[in-house]
Amino acid sequence: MSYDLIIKGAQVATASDVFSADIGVKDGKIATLGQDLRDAVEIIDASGLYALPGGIDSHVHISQPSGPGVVMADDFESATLSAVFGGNTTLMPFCLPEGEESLRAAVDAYHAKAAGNCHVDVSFHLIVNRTDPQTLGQDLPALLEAGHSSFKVFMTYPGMRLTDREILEVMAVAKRHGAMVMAHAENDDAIDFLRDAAESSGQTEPYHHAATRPVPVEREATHRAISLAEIAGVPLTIVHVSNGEALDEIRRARARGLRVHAETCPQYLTLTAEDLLRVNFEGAKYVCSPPPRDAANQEACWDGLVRGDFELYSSDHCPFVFDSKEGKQAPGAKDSFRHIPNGIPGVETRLPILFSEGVMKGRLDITRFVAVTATNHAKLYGLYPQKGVIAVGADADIVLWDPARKEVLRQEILHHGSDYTPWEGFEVLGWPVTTILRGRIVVRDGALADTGRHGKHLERSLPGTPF
Ligand code: DUC
Ligand code: ZN
Ligand code: ZN
Repeated sequence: MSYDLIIKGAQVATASDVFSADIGVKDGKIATLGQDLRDAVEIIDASGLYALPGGIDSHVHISQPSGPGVVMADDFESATLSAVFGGNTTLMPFCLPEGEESLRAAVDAYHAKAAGNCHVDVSFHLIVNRTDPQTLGQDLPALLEAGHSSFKVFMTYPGMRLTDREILEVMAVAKRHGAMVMAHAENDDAIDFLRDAAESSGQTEPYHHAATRPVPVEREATHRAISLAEIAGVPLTIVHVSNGEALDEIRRARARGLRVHAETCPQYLTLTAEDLLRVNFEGAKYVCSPPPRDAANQEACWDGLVRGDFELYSSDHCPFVFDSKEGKQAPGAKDSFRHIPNGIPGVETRLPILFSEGVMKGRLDITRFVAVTATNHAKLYGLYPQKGVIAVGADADIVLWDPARKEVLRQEILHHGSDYTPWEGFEVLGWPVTTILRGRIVVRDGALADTGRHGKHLERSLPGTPF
């Protein structure tokens, strides 16, 4: 057989095995895994490198409306460029309806924003922020059937938050269609109460964003989201879990036999609330929700990853420019943390951080790295086995990692639209040097090799289970 591309001599890792093999690629798919493959248009010598499935980041925000005058730092071009340099080949951004816009119109608008602008494949989750008859009776069912098979509900934020009753109504639609519900679990009333109290005593600096969203705010809402899913009889994914107490709620639910999945993010493994204390308003660079916690909760999140309680490790990339009135310095932000746009950039740094801190430091087996960064995302959200695995017949989404390459994370080497990285100066060992999307070499040896925007939208089947 003659191939379009052969990758020779890499250590190939999947979510279950590590083995030496040549990878033969034909027509964008993995055609052969074998020894001594020859005869290809192009042959890459990958000796000394790992070949891993392209990263799937199933939690990113791109071009999402973020409040009056506030603009997200990435559009689809810059976010997907940043993603591909960070070793990713699929992103799953959210579609948020703006104002009175219908859910269906919002999805159409996101498709229009993404079309022709993506360096990696994308597939949209929905955000359900209201429960009128058109949304629950028409738009949501039609979109779920059309392959947008997962959606997020918020338990906090005015204009986004659903009541418990509304969440149950939305979950009933998910049950009828076999969709996956994702929950942002924070108790809105508790935050509101604590925030008013902080402001009235003059505690308005960025740090108080974290102080007014303490662990019980998230633990309680996690417990409630699980209970609502149990009542509705649906599986549930708790996104961006930041601490051990919320994770314990998830473990208890599973011990009762419930199907609850969980995601954590780099910020909960490597940052703390102390970062929000940085001077000259730089604490605002770390404002995200849930907030980073403390060293003990970092350890709890590591423990959850190592034991397999977290199936998903995502970035929650939600980028704003620091030095801008459209970003972290929005009107009022310096008067109160309440007005600081919520979110941090991280799509390009997600994988190097875990590869270095997890795999290279011996905390995480490389097969688990593959599971939590790619395979489980594909399985849980209905993209497997097209995505998330190096196997014959899968899309040839392959990243070559150099485990010997040292790098220092810093703004000047990144490709996102934000003007900072929360990980400035963070040293990593191991780097994604070459990224291949459906057989096309998009990044080669750390440089953009294909300026074409070949990413496409992926329709998904119903959620599977990672185990
Ligand atoms: N939730 C997210 O998932 N991302 C950014 C902000 C938020 O509240
Ligand atoms: Zn959220
Ligand atoms: Zn998010």
